[in-house]
Amino acid sequence: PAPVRRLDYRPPAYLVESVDLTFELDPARTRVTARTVLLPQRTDGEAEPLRLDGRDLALESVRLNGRELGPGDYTLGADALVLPPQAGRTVLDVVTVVEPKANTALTGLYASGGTLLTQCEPEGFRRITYYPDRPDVLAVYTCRLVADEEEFPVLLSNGDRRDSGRLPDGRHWVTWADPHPKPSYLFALVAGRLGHIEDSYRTRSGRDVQVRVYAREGALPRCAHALGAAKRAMAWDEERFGLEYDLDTYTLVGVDDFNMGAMENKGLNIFNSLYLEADPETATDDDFAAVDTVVAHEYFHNWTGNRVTCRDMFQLSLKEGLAVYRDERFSGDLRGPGVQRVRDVRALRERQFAEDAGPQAHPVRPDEYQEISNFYTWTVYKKGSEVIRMLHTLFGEEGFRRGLRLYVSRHDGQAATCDQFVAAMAEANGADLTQFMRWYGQAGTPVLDVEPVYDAAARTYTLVVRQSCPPTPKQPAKEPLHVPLAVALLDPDGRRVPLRLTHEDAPSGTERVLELRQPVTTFTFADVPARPVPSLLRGFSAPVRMRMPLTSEERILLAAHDDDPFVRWESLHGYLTELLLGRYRAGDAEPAPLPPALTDALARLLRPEEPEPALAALMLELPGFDTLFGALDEVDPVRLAEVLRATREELARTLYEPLLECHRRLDDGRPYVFDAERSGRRALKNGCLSYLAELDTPEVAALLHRQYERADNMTDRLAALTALADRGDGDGVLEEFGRRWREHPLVLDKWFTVHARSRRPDALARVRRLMDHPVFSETNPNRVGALIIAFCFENPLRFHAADGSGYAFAAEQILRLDAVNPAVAARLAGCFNSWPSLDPSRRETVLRTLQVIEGSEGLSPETSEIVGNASV
Ligand code: HT7
Ligand code: ZN
Repeated sequence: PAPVRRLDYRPPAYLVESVDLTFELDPARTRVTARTVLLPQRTDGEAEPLRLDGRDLALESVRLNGRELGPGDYTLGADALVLPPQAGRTVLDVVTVVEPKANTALTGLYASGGTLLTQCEPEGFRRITYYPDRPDVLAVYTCRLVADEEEFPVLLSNGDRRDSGRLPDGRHWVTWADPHPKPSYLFALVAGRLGHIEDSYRTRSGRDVQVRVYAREGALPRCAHALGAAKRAMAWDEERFGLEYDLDTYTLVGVDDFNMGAMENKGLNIFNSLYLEADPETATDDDFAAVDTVVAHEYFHNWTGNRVTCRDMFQLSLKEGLAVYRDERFSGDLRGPGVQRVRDVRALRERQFAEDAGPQAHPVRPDEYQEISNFYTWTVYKKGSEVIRMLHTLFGEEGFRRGLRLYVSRHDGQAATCDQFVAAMAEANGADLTQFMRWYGQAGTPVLDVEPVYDAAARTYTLVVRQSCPPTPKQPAKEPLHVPLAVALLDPDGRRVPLRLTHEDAPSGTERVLELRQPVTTFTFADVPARPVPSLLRGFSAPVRMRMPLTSEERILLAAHDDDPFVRWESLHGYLTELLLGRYRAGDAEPAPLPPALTDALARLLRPEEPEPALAALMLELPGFDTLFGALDEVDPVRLAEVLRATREELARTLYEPLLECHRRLDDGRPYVFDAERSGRRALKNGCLSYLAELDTPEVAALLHRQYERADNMTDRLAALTALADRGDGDGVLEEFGRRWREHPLVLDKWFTVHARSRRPDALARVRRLMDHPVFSETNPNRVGALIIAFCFENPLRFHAADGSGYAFAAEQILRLDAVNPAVAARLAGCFNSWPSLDPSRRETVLRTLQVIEGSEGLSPETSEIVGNASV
């Protein structure tokens, strides 16, 4: 299909004043009656034909201004219903029939267990009725839901509940009205046998909001954390940005079958149950934190996404980058900003940097797409968030807040663009962000090469910073970017030096944000008494790769003494990365022993004096496979995975006593509580456990089994299970875990993933066997994600098996899943994106595999686009 291009945007030919929907809900056949009041927009000459999007709909009837139309009055295509041009206000009544139960793609109206629900973003509304399904058409909606009362006692839609009643045939009905104009992608309904918990929230201006969480009755005891998270997010947005909730009810619903994490439908946020349910027995600390983040993310969309929405889908990052930025800040306030920052940066560098270096690389604001559902990417979300964060770095807390408030007030009720967001930021701060806009249009990860020069005689310290950006598909040449570079200089004791650039009269502060705009920029600091250690890119002030010659001693000093958590982590991480890459490059040669300075630095993290165990846990972890892979060419992934494993084992041997001691100290027997301090201690304790599990001593075996058996929470139990899974003595607990949680799919997913990631030689055979497990289901994205996608993305050792069995498995599953749920198949197809960095033999196998997939008949547009991009 021809791509959709950003620059082809044209304003809509018709706007919509109101939409009144009636759903006669039935899992097999649901009838949808839609009354849409349209207003033609073009005043210059001829009105345009009235084109309404629609996909896979059975059309029952069309009435135009009260007159029933026949097939001769309109054109009905595979993706649109087209009526002749209309001159004035037009009332259109359309009746369509859809089949929710048969809808395994989980977009439009579909069934999850006994619940019926909708997912309309990005283009699901056109699978419900014929409508101008584009985000710049905003309308006021009412929705009447009619359903069997026994089967669907709860009927929910957007806005506030207005009315309800019973019908003589056992059905009941409820009407909902949403006073806020919205695009169709924010429409939602949920119907089912659900229970709820609730609380109320008083806004700053004194309005009471009912906050409700709906879920299956059995899941309700696990929803209290999400309810609390919703209230925390409401308070945070008021406090930080003065943004209040704007309806009488705020409803969150958890469902088991969902293509993504959650959806911000106006007043009715729908969640993958993975991000709504959490209790100590079934959820890990990371799960609790993810609930906080995702609930807040959806809530924050109420202003940045819903009240101010996107003009077109190319502007997706306008709402997604901003919502991610806001959820990251929120989570930072909950768990400590430094630790949160390191976790976010780590995720960005492992995933988004890889995306930006591969065949699917695209700008934060893409220029074209074939399937918009493929553009909910790491780049749009996470790099988009980094772009927003840079504005915060440039303008500070107050300037950023001013800019955000100007943007929201100026565009409230409108469909806006990324340019308009940046214009509001620029205007509120009296800044010129013309060059900054390139961050939205240029793909690829910029590289900063930093050359430091210390002149002892002149007491000056100069940083020469060169920026460049590698070519990406369709963007061979790049322009220089506007990059904020946060810096400090440390003296040999790790203290910050006052900073004065040579053209300044007096020093100002000990931390500065330098601004790069040219390909090469030089900064010279004066009055620097001794060669300093540079602390650069503090807080990861820009989404770039920075190359800087630092000695091992300098890295260790920064890791020990810098007050910037990111730089502390990065210094050690960089050191470890170099070490691991060196070992990989050395091939079969016996590796040099681990430098004592490094093992001492790691050992220091295990001591009681270490102030932040959560950060220590992050610093203790070796760089991930994907980070190392991204730094190499012609990679043999199996050998790389083996270098990682062997180094872990060596570290465990070297640090055996400190690891054991740290684990013993932190295993304090206190009952489980989820908070920043306790989860940080658990993270460090379980980091130690994971290293120790590399060793085959009776002491370690006893420790692992004891932790598994005695744990009063899933964090500790899963840590022990994961550590045991690759060992000969782990089979018993693996079986026990599977039996214990066989009725609980979300927990069983963890078990599926432990199998999927296992280093054992029969990992793939086990994955195949588990696909026959009664709880596994190919129609459930969480199950597929936990088992099949986890194997293909997170088990490099077995996925890249030299015999090609991993690739063949992926291809087989992509083709099978494509017929069930194209979005899931397309996600899985991303496992081949890394092929250009593989060794020649694997490269050839992957290319052949991609050709087979591409040549398969009936492949969905979603999967075709991913596979097509990958194989050019
Ligand atoms: N805005 C939401 C996007 C979303 C989605 C996109 C494609 C297919 C299914 C989907 N479900 C939700 C999620 C978010 O808040 O970012
Ligand atoms: Zn979002």
